[in-house]
Formats: sequence, C-alpha cells, structure tokens
Amino acid sequence: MGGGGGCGETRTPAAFPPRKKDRLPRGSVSHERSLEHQKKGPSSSGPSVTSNKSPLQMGTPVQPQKSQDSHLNMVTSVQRSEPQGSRSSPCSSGVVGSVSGATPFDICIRDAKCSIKLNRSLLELNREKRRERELSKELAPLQYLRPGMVLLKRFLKHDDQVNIIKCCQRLGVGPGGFYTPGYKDGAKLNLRMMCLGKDWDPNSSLYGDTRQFDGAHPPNIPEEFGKIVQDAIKASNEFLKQNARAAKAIEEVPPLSPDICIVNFYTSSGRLGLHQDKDETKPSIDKGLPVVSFSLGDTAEFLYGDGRDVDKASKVDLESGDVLIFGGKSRKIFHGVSRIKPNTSPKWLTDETNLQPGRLNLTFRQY
Ligand SMILES: O=C(O)CCC(=O)C(=O)O
Repeated sequence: MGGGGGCGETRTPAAFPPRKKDRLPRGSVSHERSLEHQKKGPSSSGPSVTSNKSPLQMGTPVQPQKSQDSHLNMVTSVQRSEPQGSRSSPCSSGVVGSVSGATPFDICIRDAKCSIKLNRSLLELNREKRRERELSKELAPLQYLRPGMVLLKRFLKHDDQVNIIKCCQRLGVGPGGFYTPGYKDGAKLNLRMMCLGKDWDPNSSLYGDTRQFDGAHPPNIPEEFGKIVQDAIKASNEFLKQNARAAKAIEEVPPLSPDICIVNFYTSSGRLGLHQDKDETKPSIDKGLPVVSFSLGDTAEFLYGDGRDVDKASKVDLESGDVLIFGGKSRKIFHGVSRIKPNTSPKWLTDETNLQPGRLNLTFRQY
C-alpha cells in the first residue's frame, strides 16, 4: 500500500507534481457542477428512490421517503455564522475551521468539562454492544447493490471503529488536518475534509503532494487502515464468487493499493451533492479500481445512480461500521449524501471516542 504508516506520522515530501486531470472538463460532472446546481436554487422535489436493484440484493429495501430537503445542499455561503461541527457546548470557541486551515478542527469533544456526558456503566455498555450484535444478525452481512457495488454491513469491528476515529482525531488536528474546503468564489463544501497519502483539491480537482492553500503534507495512510481495506475487498470477492450464479456473471473487485484516502466529517447538517469520483488517473478508473468507503458515527442517507438527478437515484443507509465498495462497472457512479440522521451513532462508540455528533467517512482510492 502506498503511503503506509502508523497513525500520526506525517508523510515525507516526494516528487509529485500536480497533474492536470485527464477526464471530462470541470463543471460537467464534478463537485463543481454540483455547486452550480446548488446555486441555481432548490428543485421542486426532494431525493426519492428509484431502484434498479438486482435480484441479489439481500438487504431490507429502503422505503421511499419524502424529504424536507428540496435539494442536496452541498455548499454553504461564507457568511455562515454557526460553526459547523460544534456540539451545543457552552465552551465552544466560535469558528472551528476555515478555508485557510488556520484553526484545527477536532472531530471529538476534547473538553471534558464542557461535555455533558454521563459515564455509563460497563454493564450497560456491554448490553448495548450485545443488542447491536443481535440486531446485525438480522441484517444480510453483504448486500449486492448493483454490478460493481457491494455493501458490507457492520464490517468494521468495534475496536477498529474506535481506533479509526481516534486516529483521525489525532491526524485531524495536526498539520494537513481537517479544514473546510472552499471554492474561489467563497462557497464552501458542507463538510470538513482531510486527505491522507496524497492531497486532492476540490477546487482544482487536482491531486498533489502538498495542500495548495497552506503547503501542508497530507499525513500517511495508517497501515492498519490499509489492512481493513484489503480484508473488505477479499470478503466482497468471496461473496461475489458464492453468488456468481445469481448474478449471471462472475464479478470480481479488482485489487486496490490505496495511495489516497479522503476523510470527510459531516455534522448533522452536512451533505454532499451527487458527483462522480473521476479525478484519479485514467488507468485507475479504466481498470475499475474500486473506491472503498468506511462509515462511522451517525447514519448517512447515501444516494447513488447513473446521473445527477436525485429523483432517479437509489438510496441506502450507511451505518456506523459499514463498508461500501464501488468499482468495476460502478466506478463512475454518481453518489452523494442527502442527509445525516441525527443521534444514530452507537452510544458505545460516542462514549469511547467522544465523537462529535455527525459522521466520519473515509474513502480509499488509488490515484
Ligand atoms: O460520505 C460518503 O459516503 C461519500 C463521500 C464521497 O462521495 C467522496 O468523498 O467523494
């Protein structure tokens, strides 16, 4: 795995000139187009469910839901006064992140005095973990969403979830840590972001070795993260092999050596408009090398489909511990997050990590 290292290490500078992306021009199907879409104003209808689910899909179908949100509000204006990511803590100190990245953003609540949290007994915590294990037995552990797209329900073990959050917290407040990505015109994405391994700049759609706005080197991708990615791909392939007959074709998730991981933190109001991940190299995309996505904390309503139209998109809940893989025929699928469901993070997880309300997402790719 490229860019490997333990949690907390900073990557050593290497020659990696930013490459102009060699795919569709900006604005056609990228984050920026989504931005333009947002600026035009709300459409009349909210995200709905049109599902072309395959016979292999074993999970509970997601019911169509009338959303209050008329559009995927991916960006917010600069004048936002409410600091994103702050719990209603009396000790909040105002803006906790900026385009300049000057103020680090902590995904966990650090100040014990500020956190209004009662320590629950070990007995209670264990009961909760047991209950969750029972619940997950009722879920199909792997779900085939469409060719090239597999969802591994609650794949991340409890300890892994805790370690990933703690690791991202540590890296996120250091050099190259979380910031609020923004565009030249001042609009901001509705989330916090940090890159590991390499930098990806949403403004220019370029990959590079250092962050353009502050010159910081992205921290390495911790080796333990890479190991989980490999385990998830292996589990998907075993599942696909077992179900090859039902799928009427043998499908395989191509091997991935992730050298970039984009870490997003969504507060309860966080969103991400429908977009394609297409800024990686042409060979990476042409080979269908997968994007592997970890979800932690609050549940996300995840949309995916063949175009930018939210009304035609399918919808699936991504819960804490879920791993989603999309490669092969689904590598360039449109996807986004229409909403974060508040208070859905497992209690044991927030107790053990002090994770702020919201959702942590890691997407691994190969440049
Ligand atoms: O948060 C997610 O599940 C999706 C993230 C994503 O689409 C991205 O980082 O490109």
